[in-house]
Amino acid sequence: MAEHFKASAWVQGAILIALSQVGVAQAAPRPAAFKPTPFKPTAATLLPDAGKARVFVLSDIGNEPDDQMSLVRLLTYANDIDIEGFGATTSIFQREKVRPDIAQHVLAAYAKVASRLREHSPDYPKAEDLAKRILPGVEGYGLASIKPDAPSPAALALLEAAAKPDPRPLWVGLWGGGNTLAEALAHAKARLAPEAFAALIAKLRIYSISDQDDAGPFLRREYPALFWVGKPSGQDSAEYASATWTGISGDQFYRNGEGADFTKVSNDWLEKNIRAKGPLGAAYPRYMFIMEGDTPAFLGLIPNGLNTPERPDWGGWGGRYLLRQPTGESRKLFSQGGDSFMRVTSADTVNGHTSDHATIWRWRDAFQNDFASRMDWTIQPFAKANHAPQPVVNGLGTLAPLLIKAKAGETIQLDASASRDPDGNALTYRWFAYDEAGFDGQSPNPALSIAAPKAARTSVTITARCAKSWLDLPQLTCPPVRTAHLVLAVTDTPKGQPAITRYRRILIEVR
Ligand SMILES: [Ca+2]
Ligand SMILES: [Ca+2]
Repeated sequence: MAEHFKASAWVQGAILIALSQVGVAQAAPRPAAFKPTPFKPTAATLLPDAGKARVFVLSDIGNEPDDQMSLVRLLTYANDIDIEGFGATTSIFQREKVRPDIAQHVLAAYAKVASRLREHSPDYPKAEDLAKRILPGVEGYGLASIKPDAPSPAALALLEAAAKPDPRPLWVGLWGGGNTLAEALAHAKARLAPEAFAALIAKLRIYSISDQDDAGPFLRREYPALFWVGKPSGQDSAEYASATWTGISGDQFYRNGEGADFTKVSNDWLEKNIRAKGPLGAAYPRYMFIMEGDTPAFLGLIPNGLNTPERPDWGGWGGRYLLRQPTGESRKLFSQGGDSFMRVTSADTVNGHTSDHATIWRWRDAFQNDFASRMDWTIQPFAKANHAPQPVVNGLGTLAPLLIKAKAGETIQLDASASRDPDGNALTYRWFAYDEAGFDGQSPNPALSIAAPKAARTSVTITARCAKSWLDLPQLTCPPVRTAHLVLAVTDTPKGQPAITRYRRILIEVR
């Protein structure tokens, strides 16, 4: 058998050499009848669009400048994310007091630019409506300070927001300690029937910026069904450097951003592109340690075609997480780590650098440009600012993910040439496989070969249902169905303004 294989390989080689020699000698013209295979976009279906996310922020605003910075950014997305409430809380860094007044100060700046923002999108809410939603949380540190029988205004407002007859989940961003959430849930549990309380828990989605008081571990243990994204930690900052969220901008402070470009998160860049822009820019302070450590709690909620909030394992601007049970935890949560043997972990490999932080900093250029363009919206009329391109793939618009079913070995055709830009900007295209998206700990995702990664139209061949593992071991099996995540990034090319990128995520279900 081996001899036969060698012989046939040799024969094939000889034929190839002979053919190439013929080619060199004659440069034979193509037969007149030759026609390229016509480009026919492959049938795709739209996955459900989650619509706008609802968010309730619990922030230890006042402890250092960065919560205030994050609030400025959040307000520039108040048309794309429904801000249900902003509770001012404590944390390990600010134990005794809460500072809703600082949030009101930022909102006063928003009030000055809201009508300008509405020239770019009519969905920006009135400042008066937002002002009513800025409320004090628990005024004391940790679980010892909560009063379930006399909850703080922020705890009650959070429960009201969750109880609205709205089918969408309520995202709770823990930018500081979690004790106001613990207070709210203890209050509700004592008053609701078990089914109603279970429905409340099912409505919540927590994204926690590490554990900044003792409430996080308690909440995860006490409410095992509570949807949780984040890396459990001690209560102080000793373990922050390993947490995904530091990929937002922590490169120099935490010394963990190898491979990341720091330019667009430096105070110099922020001075010019954010702080210099009008009243809202003036409310954006210079950072003390890092830029906007809490922003990842909502960055993945921005509807950009890449983010899929319900699937932290798919990755997006807010980072990528793996559903697993970290050491010392009583249940699974969307967290970091994973199987290093299989190399199916929460880390992304970007430009040869593998880290959890890369799952955020890989998008840095795009999300910083996006913010800079939003700041232009606060001071410029529509004609003088940039707006996002609108990708269209195989005739399907909107930002919802696409699903294509295919077999290993098959080639699919993708056409984004109908994509548009509201400013008439020319567009550039980039198709890439997000190899780590959707890792479930079993095996690598399918392998793709993209024929024209920078063209509006490309064909993509599924070269294997499971990509080759780094270890070629016979016991590694390939499940019968695997899903590849192909991403199209469409970027506009405005003159003298930050370019904006929007995406389409294309799931290719391979059998
Ligand atoms: Ca904070
Ligand atoms: Ca544009």
